[in-house]
Amino acid sequence: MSDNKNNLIYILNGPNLNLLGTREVDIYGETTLADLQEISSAKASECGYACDFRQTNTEGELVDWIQEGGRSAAGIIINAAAYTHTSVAIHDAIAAIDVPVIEVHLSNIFAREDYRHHSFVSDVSAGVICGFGANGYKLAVTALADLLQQGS
Ligand code: CA2
Repeated sequence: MSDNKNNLIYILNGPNLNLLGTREVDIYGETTLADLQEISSAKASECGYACDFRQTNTEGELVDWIQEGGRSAAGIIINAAAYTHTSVAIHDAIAAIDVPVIEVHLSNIFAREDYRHHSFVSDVSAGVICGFGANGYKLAVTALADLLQQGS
């Protein structure tokens, strides 16, 4: 399958998610970022999509990748991590693209500290999946694939 815009999804991960599986396992589980990539790619491939899976600790790089996804991908899944709760720049980047975006979080952000209850990503996303751990990435891929099928 070729990696054209029609069958490529971006999965973008924000700061500190590279540490998954090494600490805070009580909150985020033992799954590593590499595991998440494998799980997501397998599900994407089942749904007929290729998956470009990335992580960065830098806000501006996430903004660049969202813009790039808007040009090169059929849709985007994003776990903006802590930038979810702080970044107007990420909000604006998502608002400026025409492909669907799904927000995902490993933990249930609404069952945690008050400062995690607001997301700058949610209102510019097609939907939000949180609290299901690594399975949330699979759910997000399925939801995005369904959304893309409906739209085509
Ligand atoms: O639940 C999620 O997926 C979060 O996006 C994770 C972010 C957090 O700031 C959000 O509120 C919810 C934190 C990612 C940091 O991940 C770590 C993993 C292991 C050790 C330390 C941090």
